[in-house]
Amino acid sequence: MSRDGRAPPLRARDLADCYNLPEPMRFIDEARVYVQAGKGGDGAIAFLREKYRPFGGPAGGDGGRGGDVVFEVNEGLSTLLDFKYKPRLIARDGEPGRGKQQYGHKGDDLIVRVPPGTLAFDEESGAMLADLVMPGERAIIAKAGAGGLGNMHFVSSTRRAPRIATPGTMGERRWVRMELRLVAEAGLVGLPNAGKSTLLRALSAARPKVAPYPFTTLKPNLGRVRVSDDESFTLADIPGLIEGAHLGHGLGIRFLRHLKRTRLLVYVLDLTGDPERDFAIVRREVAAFDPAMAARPSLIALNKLDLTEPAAAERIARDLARHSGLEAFAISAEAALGLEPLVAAIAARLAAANAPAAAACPS
Ligand SMILES: Nc1nc2c(ncn2[C@@H]2O[C@H](COP(=O)(O)OP(=O)(O)OP(=O)(O)O)[C@@H](O)[C@H]2O)c(=O)[nH]1
Ligand SMILES: [Mg+2]
Repeated sequence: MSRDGRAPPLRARDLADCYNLPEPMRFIDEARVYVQAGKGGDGAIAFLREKYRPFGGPAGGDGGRGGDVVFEVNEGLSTLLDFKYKPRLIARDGEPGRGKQQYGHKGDDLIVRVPPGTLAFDEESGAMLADLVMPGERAIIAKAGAGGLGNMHFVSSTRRAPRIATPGTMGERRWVRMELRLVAEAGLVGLPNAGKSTLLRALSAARPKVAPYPFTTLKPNLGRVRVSDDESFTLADIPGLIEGAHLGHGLGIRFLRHLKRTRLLVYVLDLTGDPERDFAIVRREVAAFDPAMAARPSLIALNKLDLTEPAAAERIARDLARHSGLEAFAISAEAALGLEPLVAAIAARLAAANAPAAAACPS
């Protein structure tokens, strides 16, 4: 117990141990991979020697280009887990050129399937190599080497039988840091147990785990919320934040990365607790992660209305709205109360925020 009588905050490591999670199951949203593109095939030195053309001249073909390492977004994937097991991504080399002016075959590209929201950085320089969002979107992460030239290119009037060919060049190779950011338009933030996952379940087909203990959610979840026949938005639910999360308490604030590109935050607060205090805590943690994120358009959802006196809930909502300057809605995620006005407000805010989306995403 700490001095104020409360239990000391749990650290991520304690939690993983509590739930007996095997190492690879823990927070796989970062990975480090080695990528190596194929070397170009060497150019060939060869001379044509046929029965009736004994000095048929230089005929060494060019080497084939190597294969690129290419990341491609696959909608079916949602983690970087595969890369923990297979961190070496090596594309094929090009084949060397051959006689009779034959080109070497190009090495096959290595197409690596990655989840939507994958960012790739060159580990050494920190430069961003790719920011992949849309299904099918591709980026070359390591560029293949070019094939060498065969000796057939080096023939001239004074050099009838060149014994020169150039080697293929090496493919790019590098260590790459991959980071997964869910691509959501709106994100739910709040203390553990506030009902974020319950709300995502109530609003979308997503089925994140819900349970009456803190830190049920250990990785971000994403759902699509239907507003009308032709309107919908994606909503992310991330692990709960606690006071001092930016210092590593609880599960920390690293999951806020997944909300980096959201255009709207929904603070989910428990009406049966102290919503004013909880809001201050969560907002402080968000600001500690990124002040720009705390300044983003936001709404408040005061949850567990079914456990509260409606009049009291209304008063809390009014007060909180006045103090925070944000719209506040009293809802029950579990009993499906007050959800429509909340969804309508989220949709309206997203529509309004549509245009400056790029400005809201500094990275
Ligand atoms: N009575 C009532 N209980 C709710 C409501 N919403 C959520 N709960 C309960 O509150 C508990 C926590 O809900 P979760 O949805 O798991 O909370 P969370 O915010 O996702 O929690 P973490 O994932 O731990 O951060 C569960 O037992 C839910 O059944 C609600 O509107 N009314
Ligand atoms: Mg949850």
